[in-house]
Amino acid sequence: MPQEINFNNVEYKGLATNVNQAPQTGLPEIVLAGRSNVGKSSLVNGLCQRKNIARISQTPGKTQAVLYFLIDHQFYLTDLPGYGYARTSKQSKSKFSNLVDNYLTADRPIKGVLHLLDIRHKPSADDRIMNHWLTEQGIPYIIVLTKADKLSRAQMHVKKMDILRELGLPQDLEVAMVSNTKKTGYELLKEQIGILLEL
Ligand SMILES: Nc1nc2c(ncn2[C@@H]2O[C@H](COP(=O)(O)OP(=O)(O)OP(=O)(O)O)[C@@H](O)[C@H]2O)c(=O)[nH]1
Ligand SMILES: [Mg+2]
Repeated sequence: MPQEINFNNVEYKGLATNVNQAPQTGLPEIVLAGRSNVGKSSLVNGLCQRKNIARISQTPGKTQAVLYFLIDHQFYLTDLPGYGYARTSKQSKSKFSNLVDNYLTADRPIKGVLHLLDIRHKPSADDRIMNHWLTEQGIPYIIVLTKADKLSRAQMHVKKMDILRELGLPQDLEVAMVSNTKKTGYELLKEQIGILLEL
């Protein structure tokens, strides 16, 4: 049985703008990865039942820092900058910032990744690169489909299958489907995170 984790016991522990600034506590990390605007910060807020512990950015692509949230003194929920947002310059158009790249390849105690995808959309090229890379590296991850409130139950199922097919993943893979608006899907995802932490 996975250990009990009280997600409401959350402390913001600051940010890192490069991987060398990351805390060296040895505590395990669960990392949130996904495109800009997919709902990473909202997911932190939702899991912890906070309105805005993770600042929900108004300008997508702006959060170029890794944010650390200590959960129940047990592990860090780590919010990475979003990838794949083309707006400001040619440079930020490129898929993964150095920060995301360096972070995931650094020798960090990462127990698992929550790979967030908007349930309404076909995965982008960057989403596919990220997902294939996680699979190749053998990093345990959970696919988290966000903004589930935008679809009906039937549509959710269809979109889930489409996304899994696009990513080349088995159709029966267990995925999380969450809505920050309706506050749904969090309990199941918390159980899945508990399992990642036990691995
Ligand atoms: N309808 C709906 N909107 C959501 C949901 N989750 C997030 N949003 C909205 O999507 C937008 C982006 O959410 P964020 O949580 O800031 O996304 P992010 O992935 O942290 O974005 P970056 O930090 O820029 O990478 C905000 O306007 C949120 O209110 C959801 O479950 N349902
Ligand atoms: Mg954010």
